[in-house]
Amino acid sequence: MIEILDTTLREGEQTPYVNFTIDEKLHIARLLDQIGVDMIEAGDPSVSPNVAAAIERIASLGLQAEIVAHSIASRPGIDRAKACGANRVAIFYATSNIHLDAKLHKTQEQAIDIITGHVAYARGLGLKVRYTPEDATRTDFEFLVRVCNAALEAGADRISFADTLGIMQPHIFYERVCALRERLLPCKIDLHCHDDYGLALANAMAGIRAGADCIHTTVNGLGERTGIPDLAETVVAFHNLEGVKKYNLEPLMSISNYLENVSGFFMAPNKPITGQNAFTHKSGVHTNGVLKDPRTYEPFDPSILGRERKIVIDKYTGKSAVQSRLDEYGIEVSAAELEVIVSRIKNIGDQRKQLFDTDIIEIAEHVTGREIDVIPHDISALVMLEVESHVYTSSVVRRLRGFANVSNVYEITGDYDISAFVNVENVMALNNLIEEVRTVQGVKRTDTRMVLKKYNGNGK
Ligand code: HCA
Ligand code: CU
Repeated sequence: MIEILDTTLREGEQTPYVNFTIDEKLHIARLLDQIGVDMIEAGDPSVSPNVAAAIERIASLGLQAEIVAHSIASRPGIDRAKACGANRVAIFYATSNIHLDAKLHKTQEQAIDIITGHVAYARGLGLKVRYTPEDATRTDFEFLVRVCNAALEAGADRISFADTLGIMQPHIFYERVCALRERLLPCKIDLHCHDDYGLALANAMAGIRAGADCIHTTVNGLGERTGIPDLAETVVAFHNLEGVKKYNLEPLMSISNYLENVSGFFMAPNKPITGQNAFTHKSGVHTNGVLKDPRTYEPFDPSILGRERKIVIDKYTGKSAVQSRLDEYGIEVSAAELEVIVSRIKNIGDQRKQLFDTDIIEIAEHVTGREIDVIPHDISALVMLEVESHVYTSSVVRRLRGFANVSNVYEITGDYDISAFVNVENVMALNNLIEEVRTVQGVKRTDTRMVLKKYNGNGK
């Protein structure tokens, strides 16, 4: 059975421009524990007093997960890990020639002494010890085996096989992990795979197949540079493809959304599992299939994540999808009317990036000549913005006009300087959009009014 160590709070906080408050870290740790990750790497207490305080608070929560503190090979660092109340210290010390020569200025023999000395010191304090040979995948293999076994003899019980630069490929990584498993003294093997070529999760899965025990993840794949495997992708891939049912899938979406909000680091819509488009279908062929049986184009049922499938209506759409959208609103149209509605949708779709339910209802009203009294499920909102006094309002307007979901922008008088009309799919998307608007330089505060019902005036 695999194990997961989540390191959102350590590796994840090494993401460029991302920092968490202590309260945010506590919330993240609790959600991770609900998911059931086996270990939480809560930080390196030597980074700052605030990081140390966060680890201490997390360690005192009494969570199921083992709490790991990361540390360089230094006695004061290990002392701090102990003082935080962590169950385990993860000591990292690089082993590749480039790191030993250029960064650490140590020989291989000196490195072994330093590593074993610090592992033994941590054991002496009563801590469990993981040893990480940083840059392990570029380390001479014979030396790697020697140094890991020395660390295990000194008292470590876990080795983290770190692909620090993300240079592995699944078939090579598989071979390496097999060899490592064979040559190491009894221990658990963690896999810490960076995603520089987009292969992190594939490598980690290959490594598990080869006999490793544990995968390191972060929420939303955060981390140095391009990060490490995403927690949700890892959990769901193992759940669906490998039959690993030990984790609770339910909080995966909320922890991902929470991380987007507190990190200001937004996911691409096409991100697997948690991305906005992961269960959204567009072309006529696909939507027709999905409406008949979702298994035609869905690798798994989105409801296992508490998500819903979505069908986009635009120029690619066929009759069946439009019919089903109208059905959702209880709007009845004849076969001839449906033809006209679809052709109007195709025309508009040629000119616009996105059609909303409001548009579809409006088209149906025109075509049928009947007034349709329904409230669209998707959301329109007015976002009012106050601009910092030293910033040109026009510069903020320019940025806002670049947002795909902003349809109109007005400079206005009164308490606010700008009002923007936005269309989004749901409340979550509105929330994300507002957070994004708030990051625009010069935006002092925002105030958002959701539209409940929209009427067209008589003016042109
Ligand atoms: C780093 C260290 C590390 C350590 C991984 C681990 C890596 O370079 O910041 O302790 O398992 O990628 O080598 O994150
Ligand atoms: Cu790393």
